[in-house]
Amino acid sequence: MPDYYDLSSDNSVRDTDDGESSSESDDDHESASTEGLASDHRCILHVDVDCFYCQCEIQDRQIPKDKPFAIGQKHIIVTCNYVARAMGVKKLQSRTAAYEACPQLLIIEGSDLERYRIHARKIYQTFRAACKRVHPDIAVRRGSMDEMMADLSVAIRIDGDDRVNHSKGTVYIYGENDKESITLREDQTGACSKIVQEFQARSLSALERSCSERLQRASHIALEIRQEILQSTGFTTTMGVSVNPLLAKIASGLKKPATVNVLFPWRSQSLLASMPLRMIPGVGRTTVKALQHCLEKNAVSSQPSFWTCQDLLSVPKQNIVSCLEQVPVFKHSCEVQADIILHRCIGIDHGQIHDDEGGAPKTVSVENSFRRGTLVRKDALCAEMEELYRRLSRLLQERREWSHSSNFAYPTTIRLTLRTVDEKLASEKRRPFVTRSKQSSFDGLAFMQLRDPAQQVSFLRMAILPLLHAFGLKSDAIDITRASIATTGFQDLSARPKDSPTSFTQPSQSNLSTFVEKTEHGKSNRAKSRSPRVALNGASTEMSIHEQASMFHYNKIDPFILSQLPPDVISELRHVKPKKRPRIDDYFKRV
Ligand code: DGT
Ligand code: MG
Repeated sequence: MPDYYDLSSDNSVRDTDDGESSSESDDDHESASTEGLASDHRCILHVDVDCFYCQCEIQDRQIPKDKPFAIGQKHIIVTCNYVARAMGVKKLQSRTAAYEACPQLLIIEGSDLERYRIHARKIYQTFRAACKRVHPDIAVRRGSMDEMMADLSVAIRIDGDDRVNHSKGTVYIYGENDKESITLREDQTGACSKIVQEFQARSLSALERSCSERLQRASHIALEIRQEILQSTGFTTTMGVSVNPLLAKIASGLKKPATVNVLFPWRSQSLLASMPLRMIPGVGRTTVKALQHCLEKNAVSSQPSFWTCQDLLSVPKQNIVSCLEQVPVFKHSCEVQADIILHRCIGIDHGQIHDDEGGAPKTVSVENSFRRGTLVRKDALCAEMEELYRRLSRLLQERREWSHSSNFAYPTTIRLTLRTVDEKLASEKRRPFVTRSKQSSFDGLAFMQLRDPAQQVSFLRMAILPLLHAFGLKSDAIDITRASIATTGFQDLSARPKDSPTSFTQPSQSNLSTFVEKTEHGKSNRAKSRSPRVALNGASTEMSIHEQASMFHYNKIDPFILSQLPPDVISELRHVKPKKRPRIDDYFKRV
């Protein structure tokens, strides 16, 4: 029997794996789960910056803190400050709904993320340095732009009588004697779960007492780190402390802003039971949609608008597995996925925090989406790509700042992804979109050596046009709804200390000469390179162009693409003769 059955706190009857039914009392479940979770000796810290984009704007544009304001992107607001939230404005609301809630709301355009990313990097670097000062072996990891985690376990020592005393105003403890109601929100849909239950103090087992002491000690460290971030960067953060990454993340969402929340594991189960399923990391819209069928049949929740973790726990595992089989990405791992989700629903998370060696992003990408029927010509697509080149070029320079050795912060692979409309799929009652990607090696070192933004843009154009060519798009019969460019495979010395020798590994030859096509359904067709095989170590831009030129000759370059290239590149291409293929008699001539 899988252990999540032992640990669940509901007393409903469920099928076990071997087809039998089991029914256990609440008390049995309760004690098993409490001991189980409290025996996780870790102290995990999760940090989330309060209304992140808003705090950036307060710093950069001196927006008064007491004015209700929000950050707009396209037709929605992506976040708002806490003054606006108190007036009923919500994150991810339409602009119209936000104005209805608060007519005096100021909406600031926030589509350019560059400044936000710079602030995010400073916050993360401050957080990381603060953790490492507490103990150099603390593993620290970046999450999304304004989230980070650390495993403080190595820094926690319990020394006999040295008890912890808290100032209750700054640290909230859940699982001691909670008086406050807790509101858990599911931001994506606006669904909201209010838990009004109080938690009565009870005597703790020895294991629980030790767990409680460790977590409270960790919350002291969290307070110090929070203060350091505030002093060095001016940003307020909310911190969650618990025994695993999942519970620490839930903890940081319990009371915002500018707090430290400690979630004792014996408190987590009742919280999780009424929590929206969508708040479980890894349970996105697609998964909930796949699970809809079995949830509808088994749900016990009285909540009308969303499914809770308790709802899922009332479903036999086999039904969950069958539902997950419908999701292509889970097809070969449904059992494992079902276990992970069910474990998470009761607060179990064995995930480790692996140090990210400084947090440099692994992929740098830009994308743009278009309404159906608006981007129907290849020349219009090429014009749109120009903006992506400019943005990508800026981002690659920004990423350099993350690296210990900026000369080596360069990508080695570039990928173009296009989503096109395919009406044939609509006639089969499927979503009428096809997403395809093409990627090739990229001479990132040569790119990063360019200083002139115009040259950088034309370098990216040179790398992307062959990929675009490989899509075989018709000039005037396309319908593109999304285009994105991603650069990956960074050669990066971020893992090394600053003063280490500046050697680096050359990417494998197979990586350089492989051309990969990927479709939406994860199929990939590997073929020998039709894309340029680019020299990486010390290669100049000139060389790249020559290499690409010969590729164009071999492939009888698409005249349309040729016409998109800058005049100097075209003239250069014209002077490049295709490489003569070596023949066997050439060899004998030489010997
Ligand atoms: P918080 O953490 O509740 O105090 O408020 P925020 O604003 O920090 O929200 P959070 O932590 O969920 O997200 C960090 C930033 O990311 C936020 O300031 C705006 C942006 N953001 C969040 N959700 C979305 C989204 O669904 N779409 C877009 N484009 N941006 C988002
Ligand atoms: Mg935040």
